[in-house]
Amino acid sequence: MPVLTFEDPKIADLVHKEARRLEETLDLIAAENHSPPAIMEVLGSVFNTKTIEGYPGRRYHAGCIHADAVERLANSRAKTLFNAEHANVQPHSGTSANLAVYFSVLDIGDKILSMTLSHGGHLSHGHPVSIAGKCFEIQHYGVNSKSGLIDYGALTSLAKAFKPNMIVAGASSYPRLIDYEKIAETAASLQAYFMVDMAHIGGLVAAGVIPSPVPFADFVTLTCYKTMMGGRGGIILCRDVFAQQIDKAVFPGCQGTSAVNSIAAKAVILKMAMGKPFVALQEKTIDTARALAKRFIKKRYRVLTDGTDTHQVIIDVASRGVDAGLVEKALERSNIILNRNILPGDEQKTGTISGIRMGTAAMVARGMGRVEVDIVADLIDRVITHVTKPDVILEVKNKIISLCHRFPVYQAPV
Ligand code: DSN
Repeated sequence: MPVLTFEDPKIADLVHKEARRLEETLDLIAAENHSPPAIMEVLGSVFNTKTIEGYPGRRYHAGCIHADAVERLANSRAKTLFNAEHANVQPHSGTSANLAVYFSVLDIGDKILSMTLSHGGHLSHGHPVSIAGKCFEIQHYGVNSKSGLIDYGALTSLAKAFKPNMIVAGASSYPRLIDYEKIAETAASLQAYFMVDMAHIGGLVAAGVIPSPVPFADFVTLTCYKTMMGGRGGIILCRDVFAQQIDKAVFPGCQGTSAVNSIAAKAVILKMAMGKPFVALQEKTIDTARALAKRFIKKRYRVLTDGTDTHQVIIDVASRGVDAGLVEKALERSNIILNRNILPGDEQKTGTISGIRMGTAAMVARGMGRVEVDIVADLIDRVITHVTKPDVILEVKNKIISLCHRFPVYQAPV
C-alpha cells in the first residue's frame, strides 16, 4: 500500500498490523469469515465512488450505467442461487435488512413474535434496546431448558395467545436446524407474516448443505460476511407479492444511497457460491464443527444441544467453574479469537454469561480441517483449564502462531 503509507502512515500501519493479526490468530468468531481475494479486490474498486439512489433504470443520479449492471447481476444471481422470487441486495447490514422487512408490511405498534436474545436470538429481533423493540410490541419464544432445542409447542401456544402480525425465526447463537415448515404453519394459521433471518447460515443454505427457509417464509434475510464470506452487507429475499413494499422499505424507507462496491462484492460471492469449491467449503465447515463439538463432548464439556448441524459450537464454561469473560480474554492472549456468549438460563442470574460460541467457517476458509480441529479443541481446553497461568497461555499462543503460519489467509498482503 505505497500510497496509503505516504498519505497516512498511522492508518497504513494499522492495516498492516490487522493483516498480521488475522494471519497469526485463529478466528473462531461465528459471525466472521475471511473473504476471498476477489471480494477484497472489488470492495476496494472504483465502484466506491458511485452514489446511487433508487433502483436500476430508476436512479436519482446520472452515470449509473455500470452500477445498474452490477446491481442487476447481483439481483438475478441472488434469485437464482436461493430460488427466490424477488431479491433486494441494497441493505447495508443484516439489521438494516430486518428493519426493512418489518417496516415493509407492519405498522408501528404491530406485534412480532421472535426468539429471545438469551436463547440465541438477535438484538434486531425486537430487543428493548433496538429500534424494533421500541416500535413494535414484542413477545419472545425460547428453547427447551433440557434439550436446548426450540420449544415449538410453546412457540405455537404463545403465538395463539399473542396473535402476532409477524413471526421471526433465525438466530445468532443456535447450532441446530430450524423447522421452518412448522413455524410457517403456525404463522399461516394466524395470518401472520413469516420472516427468517438466516444471517449466520446463509452460506450453508446457498451451498445446499442444509435446508433453505425460502420455500416456507414470506421474507428471508441474510448477511454476506459470515458463512457467506462475501464482505459486509445484507440481502432480502421475498415472495413477488411483497417485492414493491420491500424495495420501498429499503429505499427510501430505511436507507439512502447504497454501497455499489459492496453490492458488487455480493454479486461476486453469489456467483462463487454456485461453484463446487464453495459447496465443498461449506460441507467442510459443518464437518469440522461437528468434529469440534465431539471433541469437547469427549472432554466432558456441556455442549449445547449435544452437537451441531451448522458452523456453530456453543459450550458451557461456567459449569467447569470458569468465567466466560475470563476465558475469552485468556484465549485472545493465546491468539484464539472467539466470543463469550449468554446461554439459556443465564437471564435468570443478572450479569451471568456462561458460554463461549465458536464458528468454524473462518478456519476452514484458510484451509484447516479435521486434523487441526482436534489440535485447536485441545488447546482451547488447555487454556480453559489453566485460565490464569501465563506460561500456559504463552505456550498455546506459540502453537497457534505456528499452526496459523501453515495456513495463510492471504498468500500476499491484501
Ligand atoms: N449478530 C452478531 C453475531 O452473531 O455475533 C454479529 O453479526
